Parts: sequence; structure tokens; C-alpha cells
Amino acid sequence: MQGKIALEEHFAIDATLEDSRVFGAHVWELLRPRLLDIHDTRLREMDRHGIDMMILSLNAPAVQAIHDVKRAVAVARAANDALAENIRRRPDRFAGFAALPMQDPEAAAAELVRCVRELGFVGALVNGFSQVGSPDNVVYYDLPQYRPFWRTVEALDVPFYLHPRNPLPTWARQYEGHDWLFGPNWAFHAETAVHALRLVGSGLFDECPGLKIVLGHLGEGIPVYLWRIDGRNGWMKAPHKYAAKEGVGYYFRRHFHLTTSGNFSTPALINAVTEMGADRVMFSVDWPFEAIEEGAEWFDNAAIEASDRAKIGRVNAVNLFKLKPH
Ligand code: GRE
Ligand code: ZN
Repeated sequence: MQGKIALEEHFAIDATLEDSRVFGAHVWELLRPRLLDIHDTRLREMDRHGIDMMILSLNAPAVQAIHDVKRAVAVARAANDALAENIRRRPDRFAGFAALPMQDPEAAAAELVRCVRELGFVGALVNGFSQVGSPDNVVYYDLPQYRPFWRTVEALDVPFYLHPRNPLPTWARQYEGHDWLFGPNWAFHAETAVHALRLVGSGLFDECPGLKIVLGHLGEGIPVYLWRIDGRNGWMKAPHKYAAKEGVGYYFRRHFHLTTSGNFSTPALINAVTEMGADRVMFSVDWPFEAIEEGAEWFDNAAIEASDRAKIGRVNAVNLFKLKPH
């Protein structure tokens, strides 16, 4: 398919580059230049595989792992300015997601306003929880101090991409002795799914009915559990004990959008489309952690309706991010 738009596609600046080394130590000689490159290999691969536009975002965990709040604010700003400069060179091929210093909710809101209003970014991409003040002080964004931030996101009417990061090893006893479970094999998704469900259960979407959240990897596992999350042991008729008014599926189908990033499985795609509808799933690769060639070949040939391929490959992203393709 020509004209695809991809939206979980990463780059790094010098200050955040090293965060990605652990995820590709054995291919670092390839991964490193691909993270730093915007206009060369990336554009060639896009051209070769029918990707018209990428919405670019910083690598992970990057800003979220900088517990020195002032530095988190400065690195986010520097990354966003660098991204804006690259988009200015090729606005026909690139758009941007803001990196945000969530350690300071007011600063994060102000940076998002700046990125949307002044730099023309189309949303934010945040790498899970933030470490604040010290490495072990962890905050999730369902907490009350984030409500003004979310009202700003809602008022700007831009989507918020909740991207994975690893749980802290000091908190993740369940993975002890099984390091292979960290990262994209499993822990990324378990961590991100719980964060997304915390947002749902907190009542955030009752307070901010216009919020739009994007999840990668075809929903971080949540779609296959939507029935069970609300069903539990149905005959026992125990309601959720949480602040939100409705069931999880109600919010998930109204407020969430999913991408195919790094999950090139046709059964998983069909399940996501079945649960969410073809209007809420969008093509993505997860470059450079995944290969554009593999993601594009898979998507172009996946056994789905042609009309769904057009929506998932392009149209949904144009609509959600109000893109104006050249
Ligand atoms: C991602 O961005 O999803 C990612 C990483 C690191 C390793 C694998 C991966 O940030 O998919
Ligand atoms: Zn990613």
C-alpha cells in the first residue's frame, strides 16, 4: 500500500541516545545511526516501502527517567526543538509528538502548549511513569496532581501516546532471575497496560470526556482481555470498585486508539479490529527497533478488507491528527 502513515517512530538526541543501547547492544552499530538519522536511511526506507509520513517521537525512557526535574524540563525542550527543526526541513514527510517532562505536571502542560501552538506538533508521546526527584520515586498519571495537565491535553484536542518503558527492577520482583522478560518481550506491555487501566479506573475519562489516548503494540494486550476485565466472574455480579462510572470496555472503545507498532501478527490485528472497530487501529512500525521492511510487507499483505487497510494504513491517522498531507 502506498501513502501509509506511521506514528510510533523514534529518534534520539545525544542526551537520550544511550537509553536505547541496552535494547540493542548486539546491533548497536546499526541502531545508533538509525536513531540519530532523520533524512537519510529513514526517508529511503519510507520511500521504498510506501510510507508517506512518519510522526516522530523521542526514544525511551528518555525524559521520563531523568529524576532531576530541571534537567527533565531542559532535555524535553531540547528534544522538541531539535524535532521541530527536522520537521521544518520536510513538513511533507514528518510530523511531531512532544516529549514531556511529566515530573512537573505544570511544566509538562506548558511544554505541550508550546509544542502544539508554536512548533505545530500533533500530540505528545510519553514513555510511561516518571521518576521524580530520586530514582525510586515513581509517579503514574492517574494521580490527582495530573488532572490540570489532562484538562490542557483535552483543551488542545491532541492525542496522548502512552508508550512503554520497563518497570524498575527494584519494584519488579516477579521478573527476578528472568531478565529476558524485560523490554519488548513482555514487561513493556504489562507495565503499559496497567498504566492505561489505572487511567481508566481513576475516572479520568469522566472528568475529561474529550481525551484521546494512543497505545502501541496493538493495545499492549488489553484488547484480548476486554471481555474478562469487565466480565470477571459474571454471575457473582460484583461491580468494579473504582472511581470511574462505566466499565473498562466503555472507556477503552471510546477513548483509545491502537497502533500495529512492533506487533506484526495478523490474528492480533484482526482481534484489535474486531474489538475496537477499523476506525481505531493505525499502522506503525516502531522504527528503528523494528524493521520498516518487515512491518510494511506484513501490513500490505495481511488478510484484511481493502477498505480496512486504507483506513488503518492512512485515513485514520489523517483524521485523528488532523494531518494535511502535501
Ligand atoms: C520501543 O520503542 O517500543 C522499543 C524500545 C526499545 C526496544 C524495543 C522497542 O524503546 O520496541
Ligand atoms: Zn516504540
